[in-house]
Amino acid sequence: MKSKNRVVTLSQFIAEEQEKFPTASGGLSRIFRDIKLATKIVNRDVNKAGLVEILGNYGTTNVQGEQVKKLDVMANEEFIASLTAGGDCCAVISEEEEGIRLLNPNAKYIVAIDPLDGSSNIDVNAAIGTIFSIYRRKSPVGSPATMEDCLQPGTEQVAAGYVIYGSATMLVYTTGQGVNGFTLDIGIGDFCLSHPNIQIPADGKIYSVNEGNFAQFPEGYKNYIKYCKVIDTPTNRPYSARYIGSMVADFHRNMIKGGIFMYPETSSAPKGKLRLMYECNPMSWLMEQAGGIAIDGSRRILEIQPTELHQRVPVVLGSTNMVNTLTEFLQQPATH
Ligand code: AHM
Ligand code: MG
Repeated sequence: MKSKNRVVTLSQFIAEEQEKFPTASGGLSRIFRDIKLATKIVNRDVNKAGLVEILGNYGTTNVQGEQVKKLDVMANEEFIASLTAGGDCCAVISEEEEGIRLLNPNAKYIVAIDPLDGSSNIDVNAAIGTIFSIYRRKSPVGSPATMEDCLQPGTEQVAAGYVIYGSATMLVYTTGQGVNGFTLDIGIGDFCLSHPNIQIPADGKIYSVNEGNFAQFPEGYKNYIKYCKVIDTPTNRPYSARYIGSMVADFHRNMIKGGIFMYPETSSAPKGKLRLMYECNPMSWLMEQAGGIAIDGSRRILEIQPTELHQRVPVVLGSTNMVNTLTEFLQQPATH
């Protein structure tokens, strides 16, 4: 689809991809259009966040007399406004909303979204992201979407992706036909195909984990992390530790370079920290589509039946050989 001389925009690419499905009604393409629009607005807001802070602190009133909102709240409003206006989404599950946000009852798609992930990085100008996942409702159109429509396992996703607001802004997505990355060209105001068919290397030498929690990790994770640090030239060890604390940025780097991302359960957070519906499921599908593995330590993340909108789950995402080695450590019997 990509030729050296032709710039392929995200909309063109999606249109060509959807043409392969003669029954496609265009609803999914329109959802992408809505997400893309909100993404550009959020990108603009993220880029001027420093200026906004000069004009007034979060929660106070700025010089225009407007309430200054936190960026993650603003991002949530942008995505919901865009999906509402587009009319193809019947419900949104968002990290910023306690319950289901019901939209058009005549629409068939559900969107789960973390509008601005990596919140601890917002104030320090480090990379942050948006993560999204799209499902088809199970109940018939014409009535409000139900909780059952929303609580579908990750295997039922019809599209998933993330946006990284980093040194460049990129949108990376899958509809189950591989993973493709698009970079926002500010000059033309559109996302252009820059990373076709992303595949994670089967091996890597980067491990990403919040090692500050080491003392609270299960023994198998502790042993694997110790293994990552051992000097062993044939296996390229020691590995490098890289952890931004922004899932999208850590995931993106590891997917391009090869690596393993872990957010295990800890003694104080026995279910882990990250959320199944709008953080782990979309990233897991992207990881599998890129040729990697996504598990909660023992189960495939995508097969977990969700029971709550904001359910947390331990997560491991990464290069096949690295995750397989970790699994061997996790399967060893505990010594105490
Ligand atoms: P957030 O949704 O409040 O931003 O939290 C999610 C973020 C992820 O992006 C990141 O992987 C993780 O939290 C980092 O957590 P920690 O600071 O505990 O390492
Ligand atoms: Mg988040």
